[in-house]
Amino acid sequence: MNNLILRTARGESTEAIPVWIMRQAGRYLPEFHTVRSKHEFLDVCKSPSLSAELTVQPYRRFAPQLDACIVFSDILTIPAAMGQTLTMVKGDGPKLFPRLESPSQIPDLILKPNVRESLGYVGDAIKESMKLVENAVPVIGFSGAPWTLFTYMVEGGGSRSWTDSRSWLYKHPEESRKILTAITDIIIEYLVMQIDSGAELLQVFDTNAGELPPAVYEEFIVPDLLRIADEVKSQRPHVSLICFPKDCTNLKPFNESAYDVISVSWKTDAAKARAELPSKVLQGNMDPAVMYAGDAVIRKTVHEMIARFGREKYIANLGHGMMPDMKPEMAQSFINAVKSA
Ligand code: 1CP
Repeated sequence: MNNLILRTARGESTEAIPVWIMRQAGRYLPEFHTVRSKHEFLDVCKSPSLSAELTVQPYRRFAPQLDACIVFSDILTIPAAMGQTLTMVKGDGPKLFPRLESPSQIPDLILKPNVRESLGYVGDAIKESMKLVENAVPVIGFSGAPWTLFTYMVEGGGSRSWTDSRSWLYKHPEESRKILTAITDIIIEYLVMQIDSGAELLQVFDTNAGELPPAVYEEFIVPDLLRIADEVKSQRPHVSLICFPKDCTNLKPFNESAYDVISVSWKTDAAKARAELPSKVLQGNMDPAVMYAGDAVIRKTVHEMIARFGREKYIANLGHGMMPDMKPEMAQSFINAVKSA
């Protein structure tokens, strides 16, 4: 197996820089649409063979330079397991129904679902993906983070401003805490289940970390993230964990955490991240918008990015995900640029 990314994630000095891309599977790949046109989104996630097919699609294109697959699934599998109905509305993204409008709805939520029963399909998808890729590269497992999942549950989907989610925290701090703690407990079990299915590297996506005032994020949200890493690592010490607290302004609390890797967006300066996280491996962070500027600009930007982060303790990635209107050649340029640097 090409285990370059696992060795780098553990902090080892490696012969090359590993690379993968957030949302490397999905709507920018024509072969994704071929599968998706015949099946509903959640049906794809729940079918281990269809999920595995989509997991492996980017590897088929970008092998042997791509160093990992990420299991094809979604962060919103957890709200679905908690009782909200997940649908994918064409052109409008994911919707969760009913959205969490008031604390009076908490009794309708399943705060302690049987994770292996209601989310076991994600473990099966990991097993199937590893078979399909013939263990050539690791299959990354993942979960949404408590705060990001809470925001989707409150808004009932994506949002421009996430105002309802933030005001929920201020209006109902105790009920918010209750829900965040319940989600945190589910995530811990969910990640352990993915590990037991074969994932050796897992990422916690806190995509909406940057939406909160830094002090609120640090006091109210970061402790949940730290507890996830502590508990998963105490139960399964052999794995590596990545945290992506997107656009979080103070990374210092993560330096003493049990996460191995911290992923940063293009809004985070590499030197600042290195200074605040001296003991961590870093992942990131090219602005995905650079992809549209063509091969030469991608190559130059990647080389500058590597100069900023350095070649040690570093996993190359975008600062966020591929966009649906991107071309597969752009991902290829990015990957080539990393490997030729
Ligand atoms: O290669 C991969 O990364 C594929 C697996 C994957 C992952 C890791 C998907 C497939 N979604 C995710 C995580 C995810 N989902 C996040 C965290 C990372 C990020 O910020 O991108 C978030 C916030 C979501 C929520 C979500 N689900 C969105 C985001 C946009 C919004 O409206 O807020 C979208 C578009 C979805 C649906 C979805 N998930 C994945 C795909 C390929 C799609 C498109 C589904 C379709 O219509 O076919």
